[in-house]
Amino acid sequence: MSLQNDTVARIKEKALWMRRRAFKMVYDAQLGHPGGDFSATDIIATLYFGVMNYDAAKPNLPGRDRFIMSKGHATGALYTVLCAAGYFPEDWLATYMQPRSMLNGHPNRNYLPGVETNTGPLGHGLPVATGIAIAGQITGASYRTFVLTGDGEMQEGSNWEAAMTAGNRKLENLTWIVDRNRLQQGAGTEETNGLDPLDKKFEAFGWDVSMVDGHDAEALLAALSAAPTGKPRAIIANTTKGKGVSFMENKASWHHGVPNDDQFATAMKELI
Ligand SMILES: Cc1ncc(C[n+]2csc(CCOP(=O)(O)OP(=O)(O)O)c2C)c(N)n1
Ligand SMILES: [Mg+2]
Repeated sequence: MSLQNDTVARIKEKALWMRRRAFKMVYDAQLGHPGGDFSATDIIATLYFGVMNYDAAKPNLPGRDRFIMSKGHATGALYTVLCAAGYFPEDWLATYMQPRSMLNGHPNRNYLPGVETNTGPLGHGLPVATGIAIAGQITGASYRTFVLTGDGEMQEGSNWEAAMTAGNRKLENLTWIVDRNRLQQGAGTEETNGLDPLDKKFEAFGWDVSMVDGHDAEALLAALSAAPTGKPRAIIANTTKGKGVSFMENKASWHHGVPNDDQFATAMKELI
């Protein structure tokens, strides 16, 4: 196998483990946001197992690449990737949402190694990531900053202010991935407050824009590793909310739906 094939196989293996483990967390806690976990899983697995430079034993290393999980409700995806990457042991996952757990419903950087910034209130990740990228630009640091937002999250005006700043400052060290699953909490994005054409909007703000299948590890790897262009990079990742489980896919109700015993068993049979 080539190095590239090895990497893609590893990403897929990790993503499968993440989906199974995240769904078990949600099942056990009877709380969570599994739809948005599953649309983001392949993107996050590709970042941690194919793109980013980090040392899980030294989470504060100044030269590390940064990942900001702006759609902070999708902790099933974030916590499982951090665990798989070695930031903390697997038995911590069993405490998800329990009293005094470090694994809250939304990530807290004061509790959990590998969490760059607290998120949950939508619309803050891109502004924070833009600030981190500006710091890197000013100091001449070589780290890259990655941020993942939801698409419904784009209705927060703070994103557009940050997008304008990043474009003006030509932050080529910043990569913004939009999880374009076309659903938000209770409905479709386009019937709520339409975003299309998202690519044209980002281009107008001075970004280098690409569109990929957000469940294709190879395509994600290529988009995330492409040579810098002198502009900040926006990747619109077309995804399916609930990806991987037949009865969850494209169903708004699985935004924060939780499985009963039968649904959990069915999902475990499908996620192989
Ligand atoms: C400022 C703010 N308003 C409302 C919410 C409640 N909320 C949590 S997730 C969500 C929907 C987000 O949709 P999207 O960004 O598309 O996420 P995804 O589809 O990836 O789950 C909402 C409204 C919030 N967390 N923050
Ligand atoms: Mg969405």
